[in-house]
Amino acid sequence: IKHPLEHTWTLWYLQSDRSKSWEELQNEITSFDMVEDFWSLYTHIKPPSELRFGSDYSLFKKGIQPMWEDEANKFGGRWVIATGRSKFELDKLWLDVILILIGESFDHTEEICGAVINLRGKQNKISVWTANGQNEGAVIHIGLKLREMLRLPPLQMQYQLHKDSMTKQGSMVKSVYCL
Ligand code: M7G
Repeated sequence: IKHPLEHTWTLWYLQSDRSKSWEELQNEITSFDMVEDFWSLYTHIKPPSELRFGSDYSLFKKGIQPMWEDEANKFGGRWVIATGRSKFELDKLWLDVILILIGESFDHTEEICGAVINLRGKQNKISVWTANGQNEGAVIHIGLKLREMLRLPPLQMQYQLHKDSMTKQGSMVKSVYCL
């Protein structure tokens, strides 16, 4: 007997390629809705630390595209988690984030859309995307839960609105909360 998850989740992969537009680079890999199917997928794909520079993995609830423009994301934002330098730490943090998302064992998980890992050398980023950046109670609750469950020290997480990422000038996006 397999164990069902609360939601069906879809894994996406992006590999940078300057000849294509960003939207064209998003590849839907597969979806799963059982714990056992998640593990068989996880053991068959490369851990993030073995992906090439410029790649992303995204895990989103089925039906939500891993982009700002999706209906589910357009009023939302993301908790960006500062990641350590070691491969082990990076892979562990990504797995822990996935398990927290698919486990859905705390309040306000209905606000969670998905998570992204950007492999960018020294600037690797893991982020958790939520649906409504104005829902302060849910945003803060989710942030505190992530910090607690990932055992992060204070001030390693920043919440940014997608609308600010979309319109950013230069490389800095302002953050609205910091935990
Ligand atoms: P990134 O890959 O999120 O982070 O954004 P990085 O700056 O650390 O590499 C890089 C670029 O990809 C952005 O400036 C956009 O041109 C494009 N991009 C990223 N995201 C998440 C989106 C998105 O959701 N929609 C669109 N249209 N472009 C995006």
